[in-house]
Amino acid sequence: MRRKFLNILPNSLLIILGMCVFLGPKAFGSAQSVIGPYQCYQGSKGESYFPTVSRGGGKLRVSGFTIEVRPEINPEYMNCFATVRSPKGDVIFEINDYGMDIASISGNDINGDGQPEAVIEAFSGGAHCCWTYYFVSLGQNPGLITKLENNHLVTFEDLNVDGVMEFLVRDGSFDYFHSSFVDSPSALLILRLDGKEFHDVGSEFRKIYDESISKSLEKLEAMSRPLIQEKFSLVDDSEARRKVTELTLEYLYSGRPEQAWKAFNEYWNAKDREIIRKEILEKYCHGMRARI
Ligand SMILES: [Ca+2]
Ligand SMILES: [Ca+2]
Repeated sequence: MRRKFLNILPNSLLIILGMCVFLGPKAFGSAQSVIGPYQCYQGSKGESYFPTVSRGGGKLRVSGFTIEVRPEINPEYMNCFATVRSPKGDVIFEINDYGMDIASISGNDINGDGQPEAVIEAFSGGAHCCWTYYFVSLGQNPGLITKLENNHLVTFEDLNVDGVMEFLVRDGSFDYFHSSFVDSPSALLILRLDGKEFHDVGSEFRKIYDESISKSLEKLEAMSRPLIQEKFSLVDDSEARRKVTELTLEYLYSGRPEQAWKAFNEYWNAKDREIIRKEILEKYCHGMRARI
């Protein structure tokens, strides 16, 4: 299935592609889960939190296929397995990691080929990282289609109610961007899976970004521009720095690079402007968008 976003490349996107080409050849490339019936996780072994042990597990049947997550029976390791079996019982996909979840959208057609997929969410463990989503076809040619790795959870939603799922991903490339983890600027990437390929479709959903842009502008105006420009630098006023970065990213990820750099130039101190602009571009072009 080819969709309209493959046929139309607006001027703003061509400018973005140009920016990323300039930076180098590699340019092109949530919410916490609630423990449910289809999840394997690390739980407490006794009354205290440590030591932990793999717990949970469950099976889901879709079109004759069986998707299962289960704890590994091994006292040496804390681990979970996910296995997808064909109607004949053959293993068509298997993976293990610290935690496993069968995403609730499993059984839907996720990639537009008219056949259902299983979506397995694997968690590596650790305070801030990492999740991998495995997309497994349950159709005529069953098996792994592709995977998506990121530092944050992915939310699945049919944003424009056209029957095709969009993926809302916080691009982990901007984690710790001149900040602590909790103060990292948020960069929303909206993706769609077409066959085996992910596409950045943020420019189709500008209204979603516009809500964040209004809030960012409101906050920045409330901070008073002379104050921002006076205080801005790499070493102080982290809140203002994060807000300007987010405003720039909201325009950039929604396919409006001219407005992104106009806003950036307007708010960011001239002293650091060129350095930070290059850093933003580097992460935007060589971050998650380059890995999809
Ligand atoms: Ca499909
Ligand atoms: Ca949709």
